[in-house]
Amino acid sequence: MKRRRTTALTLAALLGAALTALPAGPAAADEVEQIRNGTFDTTTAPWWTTANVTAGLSGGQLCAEVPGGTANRWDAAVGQNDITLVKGESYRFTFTANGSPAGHVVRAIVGLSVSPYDTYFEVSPQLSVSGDAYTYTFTSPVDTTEGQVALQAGGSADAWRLCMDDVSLLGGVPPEVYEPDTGPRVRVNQVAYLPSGPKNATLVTGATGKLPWQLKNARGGVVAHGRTVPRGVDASSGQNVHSIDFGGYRGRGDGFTLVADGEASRPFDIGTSAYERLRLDALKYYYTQRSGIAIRDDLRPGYARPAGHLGVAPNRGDLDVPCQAGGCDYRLDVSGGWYDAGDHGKYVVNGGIATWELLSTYERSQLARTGRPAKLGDGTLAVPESGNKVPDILDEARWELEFLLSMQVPAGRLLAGMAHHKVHDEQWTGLPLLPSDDPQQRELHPPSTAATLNLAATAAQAARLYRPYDRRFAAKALTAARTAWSAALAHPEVYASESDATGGGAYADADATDEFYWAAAELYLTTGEKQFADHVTGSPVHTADIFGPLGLDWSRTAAAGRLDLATVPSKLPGRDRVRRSVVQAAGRYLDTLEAQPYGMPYAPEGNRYDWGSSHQVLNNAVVLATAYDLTGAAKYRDGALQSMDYVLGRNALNISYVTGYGEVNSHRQHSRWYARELDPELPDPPPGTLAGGPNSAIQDPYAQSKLQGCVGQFCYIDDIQSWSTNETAINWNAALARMASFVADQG
Ligand code: 9MR
Repeated sequence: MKRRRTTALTLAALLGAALTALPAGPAAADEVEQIRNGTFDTTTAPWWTTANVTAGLSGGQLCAEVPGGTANRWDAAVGQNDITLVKGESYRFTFTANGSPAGHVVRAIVGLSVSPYDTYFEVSPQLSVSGDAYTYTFTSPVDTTEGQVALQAGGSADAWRLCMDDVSLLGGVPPEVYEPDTGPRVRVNQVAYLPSGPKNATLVTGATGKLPWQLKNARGGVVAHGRTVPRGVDASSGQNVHSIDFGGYRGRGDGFTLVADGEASRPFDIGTSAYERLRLDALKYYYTQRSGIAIRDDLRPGYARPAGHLGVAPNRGDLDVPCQAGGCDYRLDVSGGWYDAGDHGKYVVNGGIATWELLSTYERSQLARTGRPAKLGDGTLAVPESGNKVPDILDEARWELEFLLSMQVPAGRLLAGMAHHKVHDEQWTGLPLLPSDDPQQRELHPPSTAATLNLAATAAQAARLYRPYDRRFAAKALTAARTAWSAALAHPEVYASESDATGGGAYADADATDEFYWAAAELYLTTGEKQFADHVTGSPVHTADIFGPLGLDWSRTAAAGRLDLATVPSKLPGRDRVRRSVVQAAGRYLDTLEAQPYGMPYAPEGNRYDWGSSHQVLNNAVVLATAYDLTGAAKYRDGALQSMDYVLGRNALNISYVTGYGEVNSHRQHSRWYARELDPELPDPPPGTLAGGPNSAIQDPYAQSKLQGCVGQFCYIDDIQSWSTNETAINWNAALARMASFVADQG
């Protein structure tokens, strides 16, 4: 289509500038077109296509015949290279496109034309037959003369026709300021408060004096009222806030709202049923993360998919996986297990801590005063094994345990008894991509001490928990745990490399003393043997203060050992001191929570929110919950309950980080198969999926384009492209399952 090149400010912009009192500053640069021949008037040059695409002029546009049967979006594309991008400069990217038949998705990117093919901006609209115009603004994170604009159209089973026109990349435009929609200024747990539990909220306001608040029932009747407590400027959000305590109200019901400063909160319940549901949903999540098994629609309506990585084309499969080039001379069957997150990788370190937390959820139900094992029993999770007389949570965890055991280096091989750190694709795959459609070669990555000890710890824990149900499996697990332990002692400092992050995450950890402690603790609790008790009591970790702001995650596993030593019966010398250390740590988390106007037991150093912060909040809450289990003191229970409020909506963004829970909730998590944002045929993540949450480092380009300069809680965006703030992951959901189960038990 013919059009004039826009090389200067438009008339409207000039008028706007003349009418607005502009602050003194550098003069706005000219808007400069970066695309050559975006209008396809006489030729398609200098646009290229991948070899499988035929393109030509048609009615003043470029039309491309896209073949079916490719895996990734970039496997069939039209593009233009040699585009200059200037770091910090904003660009307006526009194009029109249509596709037939209807419903196909095109991935439009601005990125690097050479390896490593970084993407600086991407969108994936679903095209109509009549066509639409698309406009986006982004800021380049780099300087390059090797930029590329491309429309990627692969990943479809069937052939289709893509037409495009008026492609423009205009430099020097004003940057787009991203303003999250945070809704009403009264921030509550959007799901539910327990009738007998604490009830706290946060009000964002400019007011400095106390303000009245009212609690209203679903019919609008005022059932309680009081005055706010001004808290000043909150460091985690930069907002001026008040807190509201309406814990005096003990009624029940649905659809309450809290009103203050002229605003009504999002609705919430006062009751227990939501937590009974969340306890199960957070655990049901694991079945749809399973590798090596078809997901059944009767068990998870809307989530059925073929088995992933069983060697059925185009998968190369996990049945016979070689090591990375030169790594070893054997192949392993490492099928099964859970996909780690939104990628197709399977990692022993993260699989380990996730399995521990599920097993601990089960173990707590057996041991704690308020535990209710029947709630996690056989038939509770709608998994294929339901009805086998084994608690479903153990069936689910076993799916991963079998995988962890399969990652152990066989006897007679180099580093026998150690565990391979991870298995994943040779290269990163794109989104969306069902596990069964992944065409990449899978590879075993070198063994590490940390992975070996994750295997030892969880297999030892499994040995005591599965014994009543399957003695043979329990014995096999214990043997594997002992073998792994000995192998780790023989190779105590074999670390995964930080740079081994192509095709999968690194999960690098250069300190295994905490993993040694955790594994020794589990081996001791299962066997009672002196050698393991000696390792526990002799470890510097045993008496160290391990409960910091980032107390427990895949790389900080000492707390897993300490919590189990405190709760699982044993004759460990000095066990009382272990129990006291947990209660003292809970006291500190309580201090943190009380100092936070948003009421979470999390205040990272320098207000730097960590990757997966929502699960850090929950894991700190697990320490509070454990202190309650140990002492029966209500303050720890209340702290644990209150921590849940933050995750479910009492936060600066007014969002529940759990899919399907709360009026506004995260539901576009980064995932290759819960990818409805990119392909309307695919589902959103299942209800009960926890989003990673605010991450101050915003490592992904999408978050970088929207959240530059964000303060703490604001470093989050519910978009599938934001893998550093909005991924789903098995270790994060385990913290949610653990806490949801605790909260439900308090009902
Ligand atoms: O949660 C992990 C975070 O703590 C690490 O800093 C980061 C880099 O190794 O990896 C995160 O985990 C991701 C993993 O590497 C790959 N699968 C998705 C995980 C969640 O984002």
